[in-house]
Amino acid sequence: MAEQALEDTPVSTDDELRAAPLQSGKAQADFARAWEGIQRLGLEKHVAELEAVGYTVIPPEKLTTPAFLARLRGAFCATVERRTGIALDLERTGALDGQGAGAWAPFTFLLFEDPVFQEAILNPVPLALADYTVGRSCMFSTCIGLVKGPGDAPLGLHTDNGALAVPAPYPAYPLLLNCTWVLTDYTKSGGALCLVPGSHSLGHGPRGDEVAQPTAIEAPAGSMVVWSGSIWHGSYPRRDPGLRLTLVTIYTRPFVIPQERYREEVTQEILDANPPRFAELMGKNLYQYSFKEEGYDLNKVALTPGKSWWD
Ligand SMILES: O=C(O)CCC(=O)C(=O)O
Repeated sequence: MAEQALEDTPVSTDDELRAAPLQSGKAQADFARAWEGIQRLGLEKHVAELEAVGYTVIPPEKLTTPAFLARLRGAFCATVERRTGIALDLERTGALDGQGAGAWAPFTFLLFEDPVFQEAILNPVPLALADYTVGRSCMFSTCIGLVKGPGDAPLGLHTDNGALAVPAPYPAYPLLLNCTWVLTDYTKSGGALCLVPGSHSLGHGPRGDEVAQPTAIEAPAGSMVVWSGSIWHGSYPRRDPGLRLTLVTIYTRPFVIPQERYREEVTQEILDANPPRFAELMGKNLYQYSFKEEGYDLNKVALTPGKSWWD
């Protein structure tokens, strides 16, 4: 009887309340818009793989041009050289081999080093996938370069949620989206990334009491590997000569604390040089309710029907 009454209850029995627009803001409309973005770029298969398997690989021709890839790799190498004094030789064993803190030498906070890194995070493909999985209100969390050479250790299985100290059980929806730019060819003997298909739905990180079957990601330079924060992953040791170069870029839901302090550190000059979306990714609209006694701007808060800061 009680169940029957619940099922029959309309959203509101109160005429006045029923006549008022739902205070659900733009969230529903933006979901439809995010799906349109996925369709426009032909990414439906990749969304399905993210959902079913937990990761997907975007081929270079869907993502970028050889010229852009060359600029990105060039800016990465130039930044490493500026910071360390070491000129990277991608073909041969070099001074950074075996220097990795664990698995690779990490180069953090690259985003402001060269405009090409900013262009990379605004690429329509990762942006469409981020809009779809972590929402149009997402923020950008980290832009880290990895240099991996022979002698660097394998990287043990972990989750990116775990790396952010998110405790299990993980939510069923993605907290973050890792969009990793493959800057040199990935092969297993070259130290490829590996992921455990299906582990994204377990709701916790590796614990040692479950058997994991990782899959090596073998993909040409210019590809992008995309996964959410709950999938188990790691990487194989590099046995080949030469270097593996990777650019990790991560987008998060707006309540996840970014790994790098973009909101505080981004300069007005960099904001001015980029489209408004870049400022949003930097978290410039983070405190949409940051009112004191003067109240808030109704046109900007998420609960205002038909309004959001991005329209
Ligand atoms: O590329 C790799 O070797 C692993 C990267 C990784 O674990 C990560 O981006 O979270």
